[in-house]
Amino acid sequence: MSTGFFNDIGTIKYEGPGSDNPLAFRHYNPDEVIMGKRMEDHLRFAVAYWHSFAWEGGDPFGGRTFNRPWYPQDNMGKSKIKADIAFEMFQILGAPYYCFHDADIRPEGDNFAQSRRNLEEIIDIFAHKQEETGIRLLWGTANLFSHKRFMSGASTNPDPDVFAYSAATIKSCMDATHKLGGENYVLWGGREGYETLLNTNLAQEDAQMGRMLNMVVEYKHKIGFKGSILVEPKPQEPSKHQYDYDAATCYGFLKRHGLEKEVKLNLEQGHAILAGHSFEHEIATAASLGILGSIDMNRNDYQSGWDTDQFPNNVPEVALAYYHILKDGGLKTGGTNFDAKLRRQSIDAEDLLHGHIGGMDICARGLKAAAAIIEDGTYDQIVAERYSNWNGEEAQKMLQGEYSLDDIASYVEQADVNPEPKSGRQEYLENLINRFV
Ligand code: XUL
Ligand code: CO
Repeated sequence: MSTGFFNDIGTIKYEGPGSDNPLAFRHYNPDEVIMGKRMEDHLRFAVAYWHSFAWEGGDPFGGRTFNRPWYPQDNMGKSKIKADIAFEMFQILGAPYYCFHDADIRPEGDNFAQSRRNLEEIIDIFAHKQEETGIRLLWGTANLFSHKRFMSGASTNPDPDVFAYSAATIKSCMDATHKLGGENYVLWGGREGYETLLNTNLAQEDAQMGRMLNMVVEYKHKIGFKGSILVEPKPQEPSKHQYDYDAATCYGFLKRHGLEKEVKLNLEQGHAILAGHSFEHEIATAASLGILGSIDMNRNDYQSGWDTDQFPNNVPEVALAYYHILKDGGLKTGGTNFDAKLRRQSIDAEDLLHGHIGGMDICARGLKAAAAIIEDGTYDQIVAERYSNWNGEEAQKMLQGEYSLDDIASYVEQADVNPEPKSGRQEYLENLINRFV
C-alpha cells in the first residue's frame, strides 16, 4: 500500500534516450545485456539510508530544511514510518539494494542495551520488507562518529571504554547485517584519526585499530557471515587526518595487521578527490592490489573542497571507473551505492527520485562506454603493446630475480644497451577514449 509520500508515482521505467519524461530512465535498462550480463547485475545499485532518510538538510550555517513525516527521528513509531517510505522509494526506483548505519534506522536508547533492542526491532521489520519486495541489503555499518562519545575516535579512542562500546556496537551491526543476508559489512573510520598530533600517540592508535579489525574478521568467521568485510578510505573530514587515507594507505594497514587477504575496500569517488586522486586511480590501485570490493558513487564539488556527496553527473569519469571495475571482473559482492544527498534547497519528495534517476542513468552510460572500450579492444591492445618487451626471455629473467644489479650492469656495457625513447601517446589515448564516452 502506498504511503502517499511520493504522490503515488508508479515505478520508474526505462523509456530510452528519446524520452522527455523526467520520471523515466533514458539509459538504465536493467535487463539489457552488456558483456554477457544484465545491466542490473553489473551495477547493483544501492540507496544510502542516511542521506535520503536520516539527513535533515542542515549545514554548518543552518539547520533542517526538509520536512518529512518521520521527523523528529527520536522514537520507534517515526522509525517505522521512515522504513515504510524508504522501502517504497527503493521499489519506485527499482533499486535492488540499500545500505544503512544503525543510527539511521533506529532511535538511540538510554543505554547500549536499549539501542541494541531498538535496532533489532527495526531489523525484524526490514527482514519482513525484504521478503515482501525482494530488495536486498548491500551492506550494513555502524555509526561510530555522530554521538559525542566518539568525538575522540571509536577504536582509536584514548579511553578503552569507548573502544569497548565501539566493539559492542560493531557486533550488533554485524549481527543485523548477517540476519538480513547483507552482502558486505563496511567500516568507515569517521573519526579514526586526529585533530592534533599534540595529543596523539600514533603507534598506540594503530594497534587499537588493527585489533578492532582483526576482531571483526574473527567474528565474521565465527558467525559464518559469507559477505565481504570492507574498509572505506577517506583522507580527512570530519577529522583533520584520517588513518584510512586512501587505497594504498589502507593496503599498508591491512598488511601490517595480517588482514590483506580478509578485507577489501569500499571506494568513494568524493573521498578519492579529497585524497588528491581521481576515482579511477583509487579503483585501479585497489584492483592491482587485489582488494577492490565496492563503490560509493558520489562526487564532490570540485571548487568547494568539501565532501559534498552529490549524485554523479560526469559520464567520462564514471566510464573510467567502470572500465577498471570490468577489467577486475566486475563488482562481485560489491555494488554501486549512492552515498549521495540532495542539495539542501531540494526539499520536495520528488527531488529524491530525480537525484537517483539521474545517478542511475549516468552510471548506465558510464558502464556502456566502459564495455564499448573493452569490446573494441584497441585501448587494451595499446597498453599491452607498451609493455610487450617485458615478455622477452631476458626481460623475464630480470623481473623474476635471476639477475642481480651487477649482472645487469655488466650486460648493459657488453651489449651496449642504449634505449630509444618511445611516445607515451597520451593525446592519442585521450582521443581514443573520447570516442566511446
Ligand atoms: C562519509 C561516508 C560514509 C560511509 C559509511 O564520508 O562516506 O557515509 O560511506 O559510513
Ligand atoms: Co561513503
